[in-house]
Amino acid sequence: MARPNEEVEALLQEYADLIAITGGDAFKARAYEKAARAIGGHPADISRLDADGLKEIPNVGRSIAEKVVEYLRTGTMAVVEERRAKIPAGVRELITIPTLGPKKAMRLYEDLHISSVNELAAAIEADALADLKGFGEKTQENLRHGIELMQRAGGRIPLSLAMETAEEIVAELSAVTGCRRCAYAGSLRRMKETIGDLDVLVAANRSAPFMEALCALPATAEVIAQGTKKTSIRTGKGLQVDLRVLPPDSWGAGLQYFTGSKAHNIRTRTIAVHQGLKLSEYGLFDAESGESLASRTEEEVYARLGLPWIPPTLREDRGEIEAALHGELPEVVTERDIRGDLHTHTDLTDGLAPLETMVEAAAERGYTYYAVTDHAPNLYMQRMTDEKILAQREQLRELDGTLGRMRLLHGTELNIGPDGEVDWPDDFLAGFDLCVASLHSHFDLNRKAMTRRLVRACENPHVNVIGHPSTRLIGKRPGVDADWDEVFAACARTGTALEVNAQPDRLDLRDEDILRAREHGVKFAVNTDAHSVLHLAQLRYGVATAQRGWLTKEDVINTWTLTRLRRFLRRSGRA
Ligand code: DGT
Ligand code: CA
Ligand code: CA
Ligand code: ZN
Repeated sequence: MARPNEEVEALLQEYADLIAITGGDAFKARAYEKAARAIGGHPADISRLDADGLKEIPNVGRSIAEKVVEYLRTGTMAVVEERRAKIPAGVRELITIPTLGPKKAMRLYEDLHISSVNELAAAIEADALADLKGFGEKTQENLRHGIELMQRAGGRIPLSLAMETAEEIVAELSAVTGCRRCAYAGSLRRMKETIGDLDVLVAANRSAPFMEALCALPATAEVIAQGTKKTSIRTGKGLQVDLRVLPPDSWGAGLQYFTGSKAHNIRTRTIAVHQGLKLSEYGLFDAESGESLASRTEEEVYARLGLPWIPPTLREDRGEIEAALHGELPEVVTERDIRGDLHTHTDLTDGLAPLETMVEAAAERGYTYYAVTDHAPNLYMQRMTDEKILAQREQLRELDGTLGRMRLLHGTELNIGPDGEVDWPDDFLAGFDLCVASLHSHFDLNRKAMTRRLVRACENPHVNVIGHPSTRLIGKRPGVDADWDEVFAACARTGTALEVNAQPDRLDLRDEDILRAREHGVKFAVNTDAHSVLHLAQLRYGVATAQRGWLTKEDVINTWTLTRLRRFLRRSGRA
């Protein structure tokens, strides 16, 4: 992603927040928010554009375009600086607490001088909010819960953000003279949904040039510790990076060790001990003679332990060692196996790009099929109508066949109502090639009602895929409460696939639930839910999550041929 686009997106979003906090025009705040999103999702580098070019981007008007040009020229945006000067950064941090809006944040600041999340937590604890208007019992309870959710994320960084930083750092260090190998390890290589810190490894004979290079990177805001074996820095976004330089001969052992997980390593080390060996980040050694037996590649290290190489996404000690010992490791699905995306949006609803743009970008990815699934009418704010969706279908049928070998499917994302009902009558639904159905509201039904709701949606013969099934937002909203085993059984029984939604803040279903659903014989669809061209590339995070749930090609319907997929969608595959 182009860095200027991201920077401007963040800045305009900040401006929108600042307007909202200072009680400014809500319409104006919304306009900046929309522009921020449009620029963040714009596929071309905006730093090459002038004001007129910028105005071509949807939701970017003259005044915003001029401010962006000002920023691109001078590195600052005066209006943002002015507002920043009036509001402490901590107040902006306050509105990132789920359930705390800008008005309330400002009241906390003006009346009680609360300007950080920690201060707010302390104030609630000390019952200091009781007299403040608008902060009743229920509000305080919600705030406490919101803060808890934030703290549970524990300062961990979303996978996608860590990945962007890691790829930049690896590219920079790889260019340093003397670099034999460079890679990221740790939880990022295992593609966990959030990342505590980045672990970057280099194989080289001399470490100093790499340590210096890391400290000198533009992304580096603070050097925590600089040494010859390990150097730690913190980036401007608060992400800690540990760099370790290994002797080239130890590369495989070091990569294995620092990829973890800790639990997985404890198992591999125990296997070593039982064989009279010693495993460390430097290699696998004979415990008595100290002779090095394997260290250059991970494959070598695993092989000497009597194991096949284990994909990093499986290294959580969730049965992968046993499976490896029995020759039963799953052949996990890869990004290359995915033949098409089955959940995507256009600007007919809340996507940013028109149909043609989305499908062209999809064709460029080499897909053999691609489904467009804009929102259905019951999600009122999307203003869908029968006419609009039928016109889209016609347009899509015309485009179909003009995109090389890629075929188009016309679908929709239905809204699962509180009782499990969905949009449109049966005969209208029958006109779609595919229906995704998702929850978009009523998240706090009790377990029994939620289970019944999801099971009913599965039982609808037109519903092929349940989109982002738990609706959790990582660090922001917990998943809904349901008897998932019952839901999974219903999916398997009715031939309804569960989505592995690739949006980095969703990753829904999550790995552990995938593992359980798989036991029930459920099929899955790994989808991006793309609302812009750039989102199509987020597929990798969905695939990684599927791998962490041990899914193979056979489990994932959008790795199948179109013929087989269509058969599944018609439900003729049902027992
Ligand atoms: P994170 O950073 O919290 O997202 O998770 P990780 O897995 O990246 O953990 P981190 O950064 O503390 O350590 C990186 C890897 O180094 C870890 O996955 C396994 C290895 N490692 C670290 N400390 C130990 C240890 O005490 N024992 C063993 N066996 N391995 C360790
Ligand atoms: Ca780490
Ligand atoms: Ca670390
Ligand atoms: Zn969607």
